[in-house]
Amino acid sequence: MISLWTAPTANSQKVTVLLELLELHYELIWVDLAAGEHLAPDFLRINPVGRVPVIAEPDLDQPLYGTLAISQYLAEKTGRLMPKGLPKRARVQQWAAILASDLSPALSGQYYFSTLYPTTDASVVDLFVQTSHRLLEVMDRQLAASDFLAGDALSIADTLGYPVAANSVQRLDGGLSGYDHIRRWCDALSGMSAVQRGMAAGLGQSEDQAAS
Ligand SMILES: N[C@@H](CCC(=O)N[C@@H](CS)C(=O)NCC(=O)O)C(=O)O
Repeated sequence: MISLWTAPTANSQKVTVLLELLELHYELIWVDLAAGEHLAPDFLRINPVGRVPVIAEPDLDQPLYGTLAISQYLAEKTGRLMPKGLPKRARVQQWAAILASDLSPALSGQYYFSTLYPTTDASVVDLFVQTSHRLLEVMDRQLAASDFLAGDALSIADTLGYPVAANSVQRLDGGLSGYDHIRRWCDALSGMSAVQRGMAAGLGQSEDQAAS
């Protein structure tokens, strides 16, 4: 059984979608970020970084933090959603990192400075919005050329990307309008029942709640 400490955000969904696709058993432990639980000593003993998501399970010597590390670990552990052969694996790692380390932080910056900690300097929000669109354009061109982000097979690049496209991108004016290939890819993923279950679980909802 895998324990997942998390909060109801797209980062949580990146892990729960993967867990559902891999058909792994897991329990969710909710960390109340608004109440500061992620900075309490009990949680800092689990993850000194003071952030979620974090997983623990018997095969791990200590808890593992971060969507990218968790996704790579679970793919390696199960031998699924990661191709064989170094060049193909490197391509998956590249797209996984673009999603986790480039696009997600750009969208988080837009959300932080427009909504959570609003700034009067419009150029700050604009920088994050422009960076998000620059990356989305690259992602759209990639998906014009292949069914999935890192080629013809579903991989952890897609499980890291889908919650961002289906959830975080909606905070941008226009959402995914104009990104036809990302929308086609989202439609394909949203049709998978494991993805539906993972998207709902990551927000602490039932599938029915998530669909309504
Ligand atoms: N790079 C990390 C980002 C994780 C992250 O941003 N976690 C947020 C919740 S979605 C968090 O724990 N925020 C609390 C804080 O930073 O104080 C990942 O990909 O997992």
